[in-house]
Amino acid sequence: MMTLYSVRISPFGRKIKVLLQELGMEDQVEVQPTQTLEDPDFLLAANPLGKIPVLQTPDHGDIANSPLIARYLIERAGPGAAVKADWEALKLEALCDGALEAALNLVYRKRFKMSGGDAYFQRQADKVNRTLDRLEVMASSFATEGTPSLGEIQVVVLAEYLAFREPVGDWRVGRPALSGFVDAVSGRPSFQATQPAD
Ligand SMILES: N[C@@H](CCC(=O)N[C@@H](CS)C(=O)NCC(=O)O)C(=O)O
Repeated sequence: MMTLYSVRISPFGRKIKVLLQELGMEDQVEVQPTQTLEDPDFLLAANPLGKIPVLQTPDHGDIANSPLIARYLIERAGPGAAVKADWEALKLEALCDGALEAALNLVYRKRFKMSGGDAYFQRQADKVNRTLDRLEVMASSFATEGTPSLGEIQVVVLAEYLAFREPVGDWRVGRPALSGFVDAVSGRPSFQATQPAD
């Protein structure tokens, strides 16, 4: 049994939880709820960056950073892995992850009551909005049936995180194709079981 350090609200942790379900590997991993702001010793020992998710593995020790964890799990699932992680999927995953990092900066701005830095935070919001606009253009190429790719998983995770935390307002406005894609796939059991919550 492997251990995943994560917490329900984490969009990067959610990527891994959705992936585990889509790969049919959820019974190989137990989740240890991990509050990063408490800097627990076990987390800092596994990842000096103090970030989640981290996966404890039998053969490669502690793997931090969700794209690496995803790669590890897909490799472990073997050549017939249900979730596609080709270059297009990896590029899409990286784009959504970047938008999530910008969104998190906006969320932390509020949480830590930061004052000033308006220009910096405007840039973070711009990154999120430009990504959403790009996803709107790309959405017609996303698959609405069958197992989503790693990138498509992270499109849904991004959209639902933005809907939950609202760092940039309503992501759906002016983005009908992206909304249609998210509506078509977000009912999958893997997404339903991992809805963001505090
Ligand atoms: N690139 C990392 C980002 C991980 C990340 O930023 N996680 C957030 C939670 S969603 C975190 O641990 N934040 C606590 C901190 O930055 O101290 C990944 O993909 O795993």
